[in-house]
Amino acid sequence: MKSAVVLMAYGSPERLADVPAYYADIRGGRPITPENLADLVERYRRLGIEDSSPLNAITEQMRAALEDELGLPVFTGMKHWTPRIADAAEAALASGADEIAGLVLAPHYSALSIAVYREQLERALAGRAELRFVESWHEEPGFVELLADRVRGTDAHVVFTAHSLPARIIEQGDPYKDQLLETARLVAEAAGLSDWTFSFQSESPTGEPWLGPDILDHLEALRGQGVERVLVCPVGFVSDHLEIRWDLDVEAQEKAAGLGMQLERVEMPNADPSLVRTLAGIVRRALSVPSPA
Ligand code: FEC
Repeated sequence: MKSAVVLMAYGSPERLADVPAYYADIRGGRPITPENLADLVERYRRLGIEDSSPLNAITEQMRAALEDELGLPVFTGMKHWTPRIADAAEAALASGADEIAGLVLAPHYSALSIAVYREQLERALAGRAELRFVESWHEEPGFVELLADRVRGTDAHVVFTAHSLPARIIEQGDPYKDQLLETARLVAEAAGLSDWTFSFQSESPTGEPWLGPDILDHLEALRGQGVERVLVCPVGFVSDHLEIRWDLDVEAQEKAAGLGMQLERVEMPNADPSLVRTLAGIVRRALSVPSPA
């Protein structure tokens, strides 16, 4: 069989003028208030999106590194921007592949997250190749060890974080929250940490309850318990992007400063060679390709 990989990420606008279309894609036809759009444009403007778009650039670095490591063609597909997942699927088929590994640059499964990537890829392939889709990699030892290296030895209170989702997923039996807590537990165990908690971040104003506690409320609660120094370790994302650079580095940082707390954040894995090797191992297992000697 001839194999290829479709590497998927959330996608990010390349310039301010793209933000309305990008937001419309995320909303999937549901209404957008002018205030929410203006607020989003302002966040991207303050991040300097016109000069650089970190998520898209990091995803391309990871794509190229993974291709080198695997010796297989790897194509990038974005859930909410270009190149689309459907474009990546066509490119993979055009390379002659009849077996395609689908890997998302997000480790935890949810029906509201990874399942949507899968649907887009399945629809695009339309049965024209065997799909080996990776549903989650939240317990992958190489990933756990990479994060453990980032928090080991700290004497700050560690707060692990991930993107929140609407709370209704819990009644629907979604594994997202359990998988996140499991990653946090494994990282803490590997790093020998005892002083840690977990909180969500980046809730959207959609008018329904989202999973909590939100990091901003959580910082307040920690301060009330006497915590003065916090090290934030995102586990639900791997790259620098808006939710890191804005929600943590600006909003959470301002909140901590207002509470008289010191807040630091671990460096994101991005295209770190150890993450490249870990993801390559996951793809090889999905495709039953032997590991290099
Ligand atoms: O850097 C960038 O330009 C993109 C950063 C970005 C990442 C990301 C990851 C996740 N999201 C997840 C779920 C939701 C749900 C909604 C939602 C809305 C937004 C908006 C922006 C945005 N997300 Fe995102 N997300 C990123 C960016 N996300 C911008 C819209 C404005 C806002 O609310 O702030 C709500 C949709 C709705 O309105 O109904 C749900 C999840 C992840 C982590 C997994 C993954 O990466 O796929 C889950 C990165």
